[in-house]
Amino acid sequence: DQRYPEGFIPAPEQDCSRYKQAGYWQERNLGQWLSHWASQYGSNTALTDQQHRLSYQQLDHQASRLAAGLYQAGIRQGDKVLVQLPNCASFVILTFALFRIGAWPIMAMPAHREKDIVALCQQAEPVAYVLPDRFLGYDYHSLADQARASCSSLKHIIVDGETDTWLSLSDFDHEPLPAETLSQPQYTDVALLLLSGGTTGTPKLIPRTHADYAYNAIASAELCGLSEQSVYLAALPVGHNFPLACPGILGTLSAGGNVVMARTPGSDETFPLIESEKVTVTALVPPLAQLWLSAREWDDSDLSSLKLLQIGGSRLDPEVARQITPVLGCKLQQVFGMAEGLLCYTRLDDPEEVVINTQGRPLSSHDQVRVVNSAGHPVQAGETGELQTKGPYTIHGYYKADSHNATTFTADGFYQSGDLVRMTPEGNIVVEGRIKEQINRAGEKIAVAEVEQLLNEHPDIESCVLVPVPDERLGERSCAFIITSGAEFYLHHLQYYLSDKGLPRYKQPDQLEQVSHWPLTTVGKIDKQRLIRQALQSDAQQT
Ligand code: J2J
Repeated sequence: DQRYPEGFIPAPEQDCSRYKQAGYWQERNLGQWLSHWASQYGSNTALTDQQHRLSYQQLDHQASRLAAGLYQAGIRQGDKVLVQLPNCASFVILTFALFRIGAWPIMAMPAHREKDIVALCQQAEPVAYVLPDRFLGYDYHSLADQARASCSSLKHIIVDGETDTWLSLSDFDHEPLPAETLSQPQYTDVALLLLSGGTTGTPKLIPRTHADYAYNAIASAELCGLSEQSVYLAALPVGHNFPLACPGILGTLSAGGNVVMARTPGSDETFPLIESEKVTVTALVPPLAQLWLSAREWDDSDLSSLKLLQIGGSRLDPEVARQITPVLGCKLQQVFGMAEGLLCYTRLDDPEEVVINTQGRPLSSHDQVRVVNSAGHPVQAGETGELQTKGPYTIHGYYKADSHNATTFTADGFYQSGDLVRMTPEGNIVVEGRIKEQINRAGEKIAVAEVEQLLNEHPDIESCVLVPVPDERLGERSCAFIITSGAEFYLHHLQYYLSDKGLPRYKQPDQLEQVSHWPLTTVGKIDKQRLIRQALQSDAQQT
């Protein structure tokens, strides 16, 4: 009988047995999976970045060395480690080292700044924080200082790179220790904490177990036809569920393929990499896919190795979808996923119209999906409603978030996604919109409440509303409407103020509109649709 850590809600016992019996949950933790893959694919290239080219054996060995070093430093099973690394080999080595100890990586993004980092530290109480020295012109040392000052649980700040102040990741290199010493986690234990896009002021943590995450990655790799010949380009930030495990890094390793790290997802870096590394598969969000399409007008890199482009994270315009194969010469796969679990994929042999117009269907035959109206009752076939889901790799609760969980999960254990979808007669899902208070800016999720709270704290702002505005480049941009006490405001003032509060750039408003009163709906709520129209008009007048 297993004891679960505080704040983690496991699947009900009967469901666990079903997932085990069906062979979805296998009795291996992710650290053991890597050893298994190393024994199968030993000398194949596993991982490539700007400085490294590691075989499966080397990756396995390096992960063991780092696990030993972290263990020697006192990091133990169930300890949390905040990981904020850009796409590089050390991210993968570190992640597997932590899997082996049973410590839980918290997957922060390089774009995060003080506000998220401090909130994560306070919520999860990590014992260590691993970060780069610099990335894309930003010096992370001040983030380390702030985390240290606000979080008494932090015993180690570890820099991947140059540092005079803190320890460096290379200081944790150590002779491997026997697996038994490193308190091997159970396959049903928590493996990692992913970040949720969220709808509230504080980030929510998504606990994924070894068994569910391994299944997520391995089943995705099979669905996408990955093999030893596959070369996966990690272009999106690797702490995100999509490039990490859908099938991403973990799925590619399960199939014996090669993972290639791109530091940034733009065509200037990725096209030459696709050519030189003969990349066969990668994943993008729609705005990046659009950039790649336009780059093709002047960049004639040889992309002929590319067989499959996965696109997900936000709505893909069918007109853009239609151009993928003619312009980039590869198959398109739409992915409707969520870090909370459920993954929908179009299949590689689906008819073209399905791939262009739908977001596919669930990965697993044990995924349960229902579409409900606002009263929580199933809608008629083909009608739009909220998607609720439960299954072998979908969580039953966020980590340490009891009150939020009470409103986000149904009594029978379904996750209420906040997405509005409809089901086609063939069983494919089409995402029609959402009811959650979130802005999807180029696939990056912004909790409206978080930004509004900060704006309301500004002494000259009397009230404010943040709305998503359709945007050609980003899919959606955020526009802040404010009522002030008379002061005149400019967007850059607001952005400066929010940066100072530690809000990352992507969560800061892209547009600002000052109004004197709120337009109201007939029931007296603020008319957000009208604000969105006003934002569009005002922008059109300026350009
Ligand atoms: C419309 N909205 C989508 C799509 C996600 C693969 C792909 C994406 C994510 C992801 C992921 C969408 N069309 N194709 O984790 O493994 C919106 C929905 C969803 C939310 C989840 C993966 N694909 N979305 O985007 O946790 O609103 O995961 O609920 O970041 O993104 O966001 P996130």
